[in-house]
Amino acid sequence: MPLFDARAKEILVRIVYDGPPDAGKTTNLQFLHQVVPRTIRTELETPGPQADQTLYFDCFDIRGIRCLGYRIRCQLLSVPGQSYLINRRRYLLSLADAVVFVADSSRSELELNRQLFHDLEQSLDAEYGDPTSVQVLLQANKQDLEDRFSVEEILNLLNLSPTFPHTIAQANIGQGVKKTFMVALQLALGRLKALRERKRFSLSSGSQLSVDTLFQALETLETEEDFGQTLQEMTSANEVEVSNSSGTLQEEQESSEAVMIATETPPQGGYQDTGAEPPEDPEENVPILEIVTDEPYEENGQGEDSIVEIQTHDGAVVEEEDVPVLEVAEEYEEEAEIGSITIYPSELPQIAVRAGHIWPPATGREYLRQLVEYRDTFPGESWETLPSGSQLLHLGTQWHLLTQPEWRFTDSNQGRSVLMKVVSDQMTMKRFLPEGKTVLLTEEGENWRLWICTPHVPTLWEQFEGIVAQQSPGDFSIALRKAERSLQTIRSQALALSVGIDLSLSVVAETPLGVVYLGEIISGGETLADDKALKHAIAEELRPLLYNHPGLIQSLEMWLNG
Ligand SMILES: Nc1nc2c(ncn2[C@@H]2O[C@H](COP(=O)(O)OP(=O)(O)OP(=O)(O)O)[C@@H](O)[C@H]2O)c(=O)[nH]1
Ligand SMILES: [Mg+2]
Repeated sequence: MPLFDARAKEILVRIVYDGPPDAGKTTNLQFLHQVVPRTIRTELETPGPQADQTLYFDCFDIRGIRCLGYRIRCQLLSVPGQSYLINRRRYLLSLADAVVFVADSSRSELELNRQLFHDLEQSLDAEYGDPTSVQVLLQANKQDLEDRFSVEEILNLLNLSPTFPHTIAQANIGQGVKKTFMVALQLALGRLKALRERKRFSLSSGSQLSVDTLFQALETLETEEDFGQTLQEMTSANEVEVSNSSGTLQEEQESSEAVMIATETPPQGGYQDTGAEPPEDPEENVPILEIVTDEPYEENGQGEDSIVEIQTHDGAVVEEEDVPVLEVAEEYEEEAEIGSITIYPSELPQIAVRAGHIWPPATGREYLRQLVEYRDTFPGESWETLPSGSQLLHLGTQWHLLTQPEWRFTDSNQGRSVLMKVVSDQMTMKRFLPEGKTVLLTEEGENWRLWICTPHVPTLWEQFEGIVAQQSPGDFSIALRKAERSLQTIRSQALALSVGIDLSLSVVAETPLGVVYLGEIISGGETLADDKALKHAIAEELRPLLYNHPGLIQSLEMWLNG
């Protein structure tokens, strides 16, 4: 069951790696841990005495996945495969949103695979095809072994349909590992979405989610006579009903999407454990959960996934060599109907850019050099999807890089003509452009990608983050009115020139020299013309930031209705 941690305002989903001893569960986690950027993951922990075989579990978290302003914390766990540790294994399985069953493909391990998979099915009691059930994915690992079964044979031997989600891998060299994780993540998020639609969620406190708590829970199991009962108490105590919200502003949004958490009875070990107060009026303070964009991590070039095969529920097979993992994830996303998951580019601009591929031609190169130097010295990236669908990369605190899913070209001439159009569009808003703005076409594997690079100027969004942290309703109201004016100024220009722009707080900044626009500019595009709609857009953008700040929500409503 996904857990909503009210204090940290994040949702925890768990992916558990199961399978026979020595199948490669720990190896999967170790490889993932190596390739996920340090900035968005915790350390890999293996509590208890150290041994070749896992005695309790291996665990680390990945942050950096976003759901409409809410963070997803994805916890990866691997179980101990040894049969005498079956209680620990079953307990860990009971926490899963998605299970990766790591099968050892060697023929000699067939019987063990069978037994463990059978036990997994019994433990989960999952209904295949039911999106609210725990999702299972089969990874046929050790595909390098000579006496291996193919994944089709394994599916058949486990009585699974050929369309059961599966991947193949050679985890000791990292092949297929990222891909497996991506599919598992999509499955876990699919479950989150299905549960949300059915209005079931769990509340939890941060302390419940720590490695220590998990470790203690496993140790307790050893002394428990009635394992089944403990398991049930531990896993279902916090389940709460979720019911539809009817807040007026939420109706402005797709109200069918909006859900709230109604805490009829305070969940055991819930808010109280952390010292955080439950919202006074849950009708007002609840978040709206909606998956709009997910980006678990960037590829960093390590561990090519050259053995890849993904099969979706509808039987369509994706079988490719050296496909970037995110592309397959996108393929899978349609199948899982997760929503508009955004796939971000995996390669960033390099210093070498051809003549005619950069604007402004001379100073642009200098800005690019600064950008690349900065990136190499201060790694740290986060992606965001703007309302227009443009993708914005925040590079540390110094640069914004903007691109679009369709700004990827197989032909550089095609890329160049779009570059020229983008530059001429940019020039329409010349007086709002920040110093250093550079447009460039860079190589992305065999393809070309267009970027608009902008040195960082503190945006209105960041300004609001600061004000919210200080919880000052007075400053907040002033900032709201100023932000509205700034957006209106830019909008008037855009309307006068018939260009489309993003009226988003994350692409507008107020500087001593005036308002600056960092986003995309499209001639002939549309821009919000209605004052009221503009205010609502600002309010909706800010709302996720205000959860748990009733005073500021009140100021927002007053401004909105004033
Ligand atoms: N040949 C081969 N060896 C692999 C592969 N994946 C993992 N191994 C090796 O298999 C051994 C066991 O891997 P682990 O990841 O520790 O296995 P585990 O599933 O965590 O095992 P338990 O913790 O005992 O349940 C290690 O020596 C790995 O290097 C693979 O794809 N091919
Ligand atoms: Mg292990």
